[in-house]
Amino acid sequence: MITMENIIRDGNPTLRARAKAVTFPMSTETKELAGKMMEFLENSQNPEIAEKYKLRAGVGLAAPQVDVSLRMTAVLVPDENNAPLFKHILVNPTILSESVRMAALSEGEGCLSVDREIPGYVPRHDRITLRWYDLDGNKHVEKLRDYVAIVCQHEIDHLNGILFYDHINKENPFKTDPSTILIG
Ligand code: SB7
Ligand code: NI
Repeated sequence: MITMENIIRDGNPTLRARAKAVTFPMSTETKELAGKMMEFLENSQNPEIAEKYKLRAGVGLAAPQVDVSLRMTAVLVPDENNAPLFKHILVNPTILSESVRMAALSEGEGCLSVDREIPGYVPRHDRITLRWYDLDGNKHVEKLRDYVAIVCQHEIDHLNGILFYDHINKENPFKTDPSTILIG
């Protein structure tokens, strides 16, 4: 299983590299990695398992964060009842279109690969149309909004060597333009 020891931290060059596209058919090894990444998210959101293995809770995990420079990420966003609201392995995800309106989480963002808290708003597109492939190579296109859209943008950033704090305004971390909505 993946634990915090398998997650590389800020400073490791893999986190700043542009990850390579996954080719189909996917290898058994890469499919197994995808399964382990989703299992990590499930474990991290289960209070008993998270406590036992000292896992930080996460709603996403991108392959570069486990030092595999491939364009693949697991996303598991629960709803209010802890049922999965958005649960997918995104292979070669691409944003097809994005809203002009921006959104940021009022609590800011964190990252499993960044051990310190970095305060500030992280402006992202409030709505995106996302295309991705699943493990069998089937194409998916979905319109996403608000929290799910923000998480997917955080994950896609990892595939491009970008970390959340890159987006925070250096002079005034809580400055946003008036058209940015705050979420949460
Ligand atoms: C807040 C947290 C995440 C995404 C967007 C807002 C995910 C945190 C876990 N990860 O480091 C995944 O890359
Ligand atoms: Ni992250």
